[in-house]
Amino acid sequence: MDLFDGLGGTGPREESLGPGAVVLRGFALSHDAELLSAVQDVALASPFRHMETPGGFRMSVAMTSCGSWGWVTDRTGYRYAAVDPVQGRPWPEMPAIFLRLAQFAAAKAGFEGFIPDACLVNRYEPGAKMSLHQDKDERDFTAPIVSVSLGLPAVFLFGGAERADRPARVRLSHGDVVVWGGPARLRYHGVTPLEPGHHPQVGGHRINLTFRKAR
Ligand code: MD3
Ligand code: FE
Repeated sequence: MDLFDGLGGTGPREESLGPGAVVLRGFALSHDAELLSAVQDVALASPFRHMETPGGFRMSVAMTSCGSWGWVTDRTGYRYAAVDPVQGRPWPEMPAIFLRLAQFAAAKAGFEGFIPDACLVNRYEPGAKMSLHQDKDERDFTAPIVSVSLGLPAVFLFGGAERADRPARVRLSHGDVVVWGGPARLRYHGVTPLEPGHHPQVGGHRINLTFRKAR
């Protein structure tokens, strides 16, 4: 396997955030251009949109999806849907580079055989945030979630099993990949408001890919 071995000998780049959560620093760097070009392809077919929460709030993060299932929210609730409700068509196929990266990262973290059927693509502009929440719209919590950060850095909040547990703050930068599984799978998490900045490849925002097994 030499596809994602471009990390070089620059010291320890795997950081544990606690049981089941591992940061693979720079894991996606060697394929960033290809990943960003695939994000553009996805967004051409299913554009980023600000969805509405069941409570009637507009999400500050713009989202789209690819793969068999896309995560959606509207006044009726949160769910995975096979059809993009904006385009009235199935979500774009998961790009091969997405699937390979997610599977290789999951295996590196001990989750062999991870087959994501959904990739939620989040786009943060300055000020956009994600409040503390759990990801629990998936059927099988034994499958991990793999996240890939691109563009501007963000402060990720990694909480506990209860919303009230004080979260750790973790900076996630361009190319960082995190695998969340096992005991970390249902922990509360969020993202603090994005600071303005400029990334040479991505410009003024942050993109996050989360790979899930929805069904
Ligand atoms: C920890 N996205 O889309 S990715 C989300 O940066 C979401 O856009 C954030 O939370 C983002 O639902 C964080 C990291 C992440 C994703 C899922 C997790 C961390 C997680 C599930 C359990 C524990
Ligand atoms: Fe989440």
